[in-house]
Amino acid sequence: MAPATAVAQVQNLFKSDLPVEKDVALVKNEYNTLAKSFPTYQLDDAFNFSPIRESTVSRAMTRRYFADLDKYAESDIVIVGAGSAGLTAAYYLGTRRPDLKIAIIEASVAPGGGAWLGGQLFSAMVVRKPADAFLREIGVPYEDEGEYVVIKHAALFTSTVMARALSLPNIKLFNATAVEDLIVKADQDGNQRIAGVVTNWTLVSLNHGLQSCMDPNTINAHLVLSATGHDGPFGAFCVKRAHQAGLVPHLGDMRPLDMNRSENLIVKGTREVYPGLVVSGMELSEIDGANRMGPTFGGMMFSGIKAAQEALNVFEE
Ligand code: 48N
Repeated sequence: MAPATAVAQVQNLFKSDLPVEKDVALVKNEYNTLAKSFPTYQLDDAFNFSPIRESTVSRAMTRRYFADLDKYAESDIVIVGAGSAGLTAAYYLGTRRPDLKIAIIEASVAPGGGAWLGGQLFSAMVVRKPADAFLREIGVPYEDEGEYVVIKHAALFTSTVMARALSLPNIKLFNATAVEDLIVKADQDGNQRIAGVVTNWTLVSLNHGLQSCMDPNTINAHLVLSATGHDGPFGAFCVKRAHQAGLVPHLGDMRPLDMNRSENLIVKGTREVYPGLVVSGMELSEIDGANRMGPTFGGMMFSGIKAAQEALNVFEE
């Protein structure tokens, strides 16, 4: 039996949060049959890993990394930011358009942005309906509380949507890598559009003041989908850079919290803010001056999906 199926079976056996020993007593026979399907790991004194040479490990990593850099140097879509909006957009694009090459650029070593915890470092994640439909699509269990659902740990959502997206063959995540500028190009009519991103190792981007000329790398793309959030050292990066370069007229500055208004505003306002630049998630609040919503994440998921739909509209033009 495939391990994933076995895990699902165990989850199914332990339906409630009752103490495991009580469940096992209740379902001992069934569980024993199931337990026989798990592989055995004989980790006694006779155990040894297969031998390997250090350079083999280095080549296994570097060969693939640099092949990916070469492959994604020309991407169809670049997603900037792997938080809840960016990862949802990546999953949606990757599953609906498996023919597109999608690069995700994430400044942190750990993707996920603000969605590893629900709010004020509490574990549970609240998602207002109808965004529970997306949780069912990607297979995240939740408790149904009527108007909203609760995921027992935000990391369960983030790790699941990340795993689903990163397992797709047309998606590559470049984490610990920052977008530190945008690429602009004039089309045949002389109209400018965003046509890719300028990148560097995040640690380099954060330390340009220490060395001169730590020049960047580039990725050309037909479209950039930015979901860089409103927090952290690079929050709202692309809209701030576009405003600084005179590409967008003004920044609105995120407004105080209004949960009911903000999630609808963020989803409905998700759009192409400049030719070739679609903005999603909390970064949008920085351009539109939308209210923040606080610790509820359905708006991020649906803004990510809306951004992917907007990107596909542009892409199919
Ligand atoms: O999680 P975030 O910050 O952004 P979103 O929009 O996906 O989700 C926002 C959400 O977590 C909230 O803020 C909740 C709903 N709270 C609202 C409120 O009222 O407080 O993810 C953005 C990601 C992060 O992982 C950053 O590291 C990354 O984008 N990032 C970048 N990656 C590469 N290059 C950059 N220039 C860059 N800037 C940010």
